[in-house]
Amino acid sequence: MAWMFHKSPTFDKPWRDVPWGNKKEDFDYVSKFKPCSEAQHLRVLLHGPAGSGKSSFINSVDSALRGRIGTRALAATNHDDSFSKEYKGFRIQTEKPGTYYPLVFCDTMGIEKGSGRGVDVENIKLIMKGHVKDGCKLLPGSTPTGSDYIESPTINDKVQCSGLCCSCHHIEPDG
Ligand SMILES: Nc1nc2c(ncn2[C@@H]2O[C@H](COP(=O)(O)OP(=O)(O)O)[C@@H](O)[C@H]2O)c(=O)[nH]1
Ligand SMILES: [Mg+2]
Repeated sequence: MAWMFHKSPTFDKPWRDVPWGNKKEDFDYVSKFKPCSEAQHLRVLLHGPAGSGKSSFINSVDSALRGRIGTRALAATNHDDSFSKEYKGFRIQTEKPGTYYPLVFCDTMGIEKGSGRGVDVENIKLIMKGHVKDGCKLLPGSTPTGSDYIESPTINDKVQCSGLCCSCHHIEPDG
């Protein structure tokens, strides 16, 4: 059984030094962050083509802040079409159960080429202005109606920050 305890030379030292910067300072900044208005949270919308990593980004932030791997925003196993079909906000729990960081990361369908596919740009505008209820299905060609449409959005429904995700391997150097 001695072979089980033999130290493998493969991982003696990291194969790549990653300059993470001052992680503690960055972490402290996020954990002490408070919106400077009456808003309870900062709403961040991730948008961009299908398969560009929007859901994965939310999972990465969740994992980094909670200190363990999170997969709450379901990510696809391919890059082809939108796996997420609804507009959904994710709050991230702090180390104190029942309390959350004042950040809401919003996932939605990807922008796709061609009509009848992906999220409509008009629906992105409605999301930005706070008219779309969390959890609303945004199928192509449809707009939120009834209880899915927020008639008078509050500052907490509106998006304060939007992040465009794009996949590096879809960027063409001369296009
Ligand atoms: N190589 C690489 N793959 C990624 C990255 N982010 C996401 N992916 C992969 O890209 C695919 C689509 O990701 P997903 O988060 O579902 O994209 P979304 O449609 O924009 O939400 C999945 O297979 C992910 O594992 C990344 O930073 N690097
Ligand atoms: Mg997704």
